[in-house]
Amino acid sequence: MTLAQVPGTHGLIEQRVTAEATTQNPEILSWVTEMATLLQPDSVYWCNGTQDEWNLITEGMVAAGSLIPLDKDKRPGSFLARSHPDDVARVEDRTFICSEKEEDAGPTNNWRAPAEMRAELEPLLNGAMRGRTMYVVPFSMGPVGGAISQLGVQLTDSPYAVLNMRIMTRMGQEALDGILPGSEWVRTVHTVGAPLVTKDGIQLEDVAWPCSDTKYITHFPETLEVFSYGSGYGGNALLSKKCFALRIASVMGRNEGWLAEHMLLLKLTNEDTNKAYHITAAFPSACGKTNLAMLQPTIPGWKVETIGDDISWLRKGADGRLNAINPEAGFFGVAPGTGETTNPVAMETLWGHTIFTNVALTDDGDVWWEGMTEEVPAHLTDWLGNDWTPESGRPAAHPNSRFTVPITQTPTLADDWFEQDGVPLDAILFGGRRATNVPLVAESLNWEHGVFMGATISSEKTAAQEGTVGELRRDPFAMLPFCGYNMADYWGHWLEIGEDLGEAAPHIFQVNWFRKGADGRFLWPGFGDNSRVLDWVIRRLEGEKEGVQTAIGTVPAPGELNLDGIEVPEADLQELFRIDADSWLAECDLTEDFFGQFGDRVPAKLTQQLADLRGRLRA
Ligand code: OXD
Ligand code: MN
Repeated sequence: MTLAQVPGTHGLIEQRVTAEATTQNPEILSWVTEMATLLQPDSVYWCNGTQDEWNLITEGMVAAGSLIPLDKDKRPGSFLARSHPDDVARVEDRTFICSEKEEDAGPTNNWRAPAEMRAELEPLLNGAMRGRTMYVVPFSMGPVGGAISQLGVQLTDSPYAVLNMRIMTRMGQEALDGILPGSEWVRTVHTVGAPLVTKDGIQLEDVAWPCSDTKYITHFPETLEVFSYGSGYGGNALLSKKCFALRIASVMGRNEGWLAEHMLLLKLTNEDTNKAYHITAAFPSACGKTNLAMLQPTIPGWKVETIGDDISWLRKGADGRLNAINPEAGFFGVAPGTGETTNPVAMETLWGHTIFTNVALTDDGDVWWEGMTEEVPAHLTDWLGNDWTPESGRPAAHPNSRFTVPITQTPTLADDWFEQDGVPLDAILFGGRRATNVPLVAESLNWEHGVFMGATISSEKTAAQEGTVGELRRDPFAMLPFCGYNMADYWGHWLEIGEDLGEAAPHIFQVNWFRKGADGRFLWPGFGDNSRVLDWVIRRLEGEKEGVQTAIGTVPAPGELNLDGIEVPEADLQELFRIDADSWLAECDLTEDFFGQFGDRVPAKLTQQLADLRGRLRA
């Protein structure tokens, strides 16, 4: 980025940055100096990740009215933040992939030429941090020094982002010390875009949640940089998450032979044999990834432990198997719908040391959201700070309200989360929210067919289309908003990874918890009962279940699915696994259209998979 330098200030800023710096790495020092010269913060603070630092920042934010401390007994060490009402979610239409060539971003991303985007951003970034502190936030994704881990630094003028980054990553001095001159690291810059001093030197009042109407979430995959402007919320501001760990990391993975995926990661132990298995699962946003990661089996003999709920990085290990880590250190989970009945493990995890954003406040200083308890409180302060009663006719918590909590508080956390080099993967699941067609579970016929399953993940668009093969919202590999390069090239990369792994590759399955009957009723109880599906998956891997091969994959043979203790009527079971050739053939036509938008970049092996599927359906 060319700097709009204020004459004479560069030397001063450089002196200040260097005097305070907690690293000698000249690459970091010159980048931080360059950015400070551009952004013009009042001061630069190098984060060390300590508890003292956390205390200092939270005290400052409470005093400024940006954080509300929760009741010390009910929710120790926890805070509530309320965002600006217009800054409540990721902004996909303002998210850009700035690769040199447009075709490298592909038709599913917003593309802008890097030089063009830098020129567009420069006037916005110039002086954007005036009157604020610029925090230098070093972080590691995965254990520092691990075989699959990566390092990065986020510059931000949002203390809220700093606190969240401390929960979500291994943030602090160890990460900074891990960045050696000449090594690869990711540079991320975040500003809320609300300077406190105007260009003319006029001082402005701060607000509880500063942000800008103008927003840019921009990624430069060729230079491993992210610039985020104008939002303080979630994935727009915690740049380790979707920006680095998925969009930038997916490109790093393509270049270096590994995979960055929108997948939960869990450990499943057979308590009879004591053998442990590891499973990743990709589901589009809001399909219950956190619930599956914290599943409580309803059948005996299995222990489920949590490793990650959102992102997995996968890389071939020395033994030739595909190893996985959860690169994150916390959960940034959706609060509404998380409750004692749906996810008791999450509820226990949230006992304290949690930042809640945009949930409701109870009169006794605790938090509440829709679905947290069956009983609805008689009075609350809603996410906007207004009085609320059950008669108000509006949600008390914003539907995308969140909790940020350290993963180490999870009662079901697997020791494997701490594994330096990850854990070997046994199975990969792909799922969407399908009312029709897709059976409860089907194993792919081979890796290529599994990649085809991942590439065609979809959900029905509206309830109106349930019961028919309606318009499908495709979310390949659940990566639609998160793949940092051409989606078709990404499928090709997956095919190459499978070729390289050969026999050691994990098996790929498709699952669907959401199939409905003609009467609109869910056919499968879901939640803890999904352990019955995991049981079949593992027993398939062990060769204990034969399955039945169908046109779309191998499904459980009659009687193979463990249904002990639940009543699933025979007709529902039939419907859960019914494969209607005509509907599937109609869906194949939609898949052909979907592939069509990627032109000749679609790998020939996937076009062949589509042809093979049609052939099997017609047979
Ligand atoms: C998330 C998402 O917040 O996928 O994890 O949108
Ligand atoms: Mn996600």
